[in-house]
Amino acid sequence: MLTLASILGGRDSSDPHWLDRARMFRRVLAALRKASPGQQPEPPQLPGRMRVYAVGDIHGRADLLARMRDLIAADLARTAPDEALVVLLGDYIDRGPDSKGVLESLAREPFPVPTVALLGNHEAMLLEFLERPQAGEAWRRFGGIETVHSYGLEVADLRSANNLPAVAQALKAAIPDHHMAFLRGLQTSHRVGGYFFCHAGVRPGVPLEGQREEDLLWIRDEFIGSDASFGAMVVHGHTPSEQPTVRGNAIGIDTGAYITGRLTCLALGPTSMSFLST
Ligand SMILES: [Mn+2]
Repeated sequence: MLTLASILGGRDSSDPHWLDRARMFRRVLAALRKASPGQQPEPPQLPGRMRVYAVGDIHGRADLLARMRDLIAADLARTAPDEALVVLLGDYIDRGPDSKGVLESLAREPFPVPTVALLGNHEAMLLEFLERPQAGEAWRRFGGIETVHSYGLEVADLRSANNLPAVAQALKAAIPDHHMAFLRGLQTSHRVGGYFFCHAGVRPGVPLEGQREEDLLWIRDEFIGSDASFGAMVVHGHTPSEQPTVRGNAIGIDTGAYITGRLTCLALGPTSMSFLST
């Protein structure tokens, strides 16, 4: 069993730092308790009998997206809300095997209710590569090779960062217009009731309406490590964990679907929250 004594190595009166370490450990425990969702004084609210479904990072797993679509449809049939919304948290492409299939599905609006699709850092990298081919130097290290492959193109040049303008040109020609329209229509954040949705997170100390796109798409440690109040419960993907992470100020639902096979959806009711998982 994990006890204070076992962590501190036992009480030893000859160790002058024992009390310091005990105090530090209690402070850490107190901070963890403060961050636990049970301590939230005011649970975030949604208007009326609304239901919101937030879906985490898909990363080329068209198979899991299809299963999630069915899980959400079944939940809608069971709960029959007055109003419902799906919020996709970004990172539809890269790493996994079928980015093209994911974009094809999403561009055709697979969910039976209104859907807001957010921009992830991976979609931003793809769009940048099409405009500025040298950006492929970085993108290839983030799973971009799998995306290019899914569109039926040769990947040797991208893999070795050769002839990047030609690769970008070929990819432009291979991506259908309706996929491009979907990618160009992505927004960087969305707010509903007491919730704020974005891909990566927010910068502590900056008002939600003043957040920079760079942070909304990329931030990690400064956001994950903060127990500050952000002004709304932030629902995000981007930083993977085995299980969804529910903190006092944020809920993370990137469960590494492309490698775990587990795509996670946070289902929010007016005063409730639950998870759907493939
Ligand atoms: Mn990401």
